[in-house]
Amino acid sequence: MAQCGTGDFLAGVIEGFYGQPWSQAERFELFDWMAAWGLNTYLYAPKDDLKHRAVWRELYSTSEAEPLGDLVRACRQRDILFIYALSPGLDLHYGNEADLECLAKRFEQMLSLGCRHFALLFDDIPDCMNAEDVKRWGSLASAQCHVANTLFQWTRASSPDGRFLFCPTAYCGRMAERKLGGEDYLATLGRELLPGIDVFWTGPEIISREITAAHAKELGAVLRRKPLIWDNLHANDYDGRRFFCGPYAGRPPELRGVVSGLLSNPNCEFPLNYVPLRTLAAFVRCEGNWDARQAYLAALQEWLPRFATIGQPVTLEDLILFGDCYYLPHEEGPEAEELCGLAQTLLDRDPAEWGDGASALRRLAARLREFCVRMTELRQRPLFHALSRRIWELREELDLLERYVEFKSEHPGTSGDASFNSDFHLAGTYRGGMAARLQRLLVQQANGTFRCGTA
Ligand code: GDL
Repeated sequence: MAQCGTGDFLAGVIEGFYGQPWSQAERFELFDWMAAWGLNTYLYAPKDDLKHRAVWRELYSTSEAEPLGDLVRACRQRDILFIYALSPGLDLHYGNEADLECLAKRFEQMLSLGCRHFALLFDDIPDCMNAEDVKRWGSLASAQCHVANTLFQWTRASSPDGRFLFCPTAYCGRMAERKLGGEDYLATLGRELLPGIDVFWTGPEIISREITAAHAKELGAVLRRKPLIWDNLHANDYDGRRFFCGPYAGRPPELRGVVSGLLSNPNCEFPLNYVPLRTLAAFVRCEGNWDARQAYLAALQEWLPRFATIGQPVTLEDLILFGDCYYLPHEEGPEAEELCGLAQTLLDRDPAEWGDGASALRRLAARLREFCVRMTELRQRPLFHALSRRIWELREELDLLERYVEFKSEHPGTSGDASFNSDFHLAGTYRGGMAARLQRLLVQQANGTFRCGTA
């Protein structure tokens, strides 16, 4: 499975997040990983590359085009499909010939750089059109199909076997339920989009904890083709405090049979994507059951050499504990879960009931804090830079927690809260700022609902 070429399963990576696009060097490293692991597709779609979205009508300058040509070549050399995406939906006039011409011109420029595979993305745009387009097309879906079909047919002339991908405006179950894109949006796409065009889908949610085969199959019937999964499981552009280095999980192997591919749109920080992509590659090829945890442990073992430091070496055990703190969007890994559980118990109970809980917490926290110190000594500086803000924060929080637990143990019988303070967390310098204040105003419960908090 996972061979390149028309009609084949697409497995790989979308550079499709908000934020700073990856560097050329990172993309080359990505292609090496992909070639080594059997991932066959790279989709170029960085949201904040101005010419990908905001100024899609302009052509690339020579100095901008050159590195793109290098990417196309680098992919070809490694047997990876380079797919070039444009996102014109912010201000496209669907019936405007000049706009279609701009799209064709940009694709033409990419064809001249050797690119053979294209995508049009209509995610995260207003689901409305100007009056003229409404009159002409009746629905957003029909208008988008017209544009995509025209461009698809146009690319056939130069690239008859090229893949052509389409991202709908309603691209997950929740959006479809809310009727984003209008009545029968997806059914219209199914009817009107030419059969050779693949349609993206992120699952029941934008960030889907699970994507079942039944879910994909049901959607496939509406779209009249197997959906192509745009997987945001490891994306972190929506929460700057987190990253995700847990395994590819929550998708059964049977899913592979009912989709046309699995493409991951992962963490913004390229170096943090080793485990997410390594485990995706393993998932694509796995036979029998998928053991996500096992895949995670195997991938961490492979990742470990990149954690070489100028001092004390890092152990696999500690890397697992650390990785568990930044696991997946909907769950911490088991070791991080254990740490949180222990801490919660100590905070909830009187020290007389702690048993050896406090020393167990101290041991775990000490290992984590020590790991964070080791990270500052990493030889691979880009990896350290990708981690540094998060490990700083983690260390601060562990430190504070330990001090609190210590204080509580020394003041049994009192709640202690009012008199506990830390010289290292002075009011106004930590955990503050506008976003934190706003977060305290509306507190989210475990069930997802919000309640008023205390400012
Ligand atoms: C999205 C965006 C994507 C972004 C992701 C996570 C799609 C199709 N589009 O909705 O660019 O990185 O969420 O924030 O997923």
